[in-house]
Amino acid sequence: MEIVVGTKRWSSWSLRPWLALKRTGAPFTETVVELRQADNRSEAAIRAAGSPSGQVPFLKDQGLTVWDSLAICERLAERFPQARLWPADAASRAVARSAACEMHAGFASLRGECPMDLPLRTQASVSEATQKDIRRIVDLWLGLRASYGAGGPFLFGGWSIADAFYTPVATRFRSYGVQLADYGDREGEAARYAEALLATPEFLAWEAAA
Ligand SMILES: N[C@@H](CCC(=O)N[C@@H](CS)C(=O)NCC(=O)O)C(=O)O
Repeated sequence: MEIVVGTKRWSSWSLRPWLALKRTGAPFTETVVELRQADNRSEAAIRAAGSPSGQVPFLKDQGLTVWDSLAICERLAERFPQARLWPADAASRAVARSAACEMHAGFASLRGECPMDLPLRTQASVSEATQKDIRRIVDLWLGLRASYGAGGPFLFGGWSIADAFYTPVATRFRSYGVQLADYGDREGEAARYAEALLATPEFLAWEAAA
């Protein structure tokens, strides 16, 4: 199995399935394509590595190429059921998929204004639209932690693909100095969750290689 990812400092989409793949415990090789190269060289390199979409990440597995972060996570969840990449309970799983999909398809303002840049530390003043995204994320995190999080520090207690999808968000909050207390996190629960995401051995391994 091989996963092709973009520059680890920046590639938030690559980080998500890479975390899920690490969680499976399966052996894999990894190819890193350097993003942001001049003269469209990144896209050429991504295509040369075998990406159908011209983007990273993608997974090569059993003669199959699977692309797009969410599709790769779903593939891994099916291939490695013992890794429990989604919550075991069907109702919780449906909600976890909703949370992951909301991230995958949304929060465009936060993503555009505060791109993932792992070593960056700054105090940003963000637009109304990004503030709205952050408020929604805090509300989502608090609601999921309260309803499903009793069994552990993550959204559904144990770690799941939903947490993979919000790990790059936690890095953005850290990089851009976002104080979650200003966005409805009155008791610090969302901030604690963000800290838990950034303290997993899998995330720390990615960050150390960035
Ligand atoms: N929807 C895709 C988005 C993938 C994406 O936007 N990847 C970026 C890097 S994070 C990319 O490949 N950009 C091409 C480039 O920089 O040349 C996914 O979820 O995997």
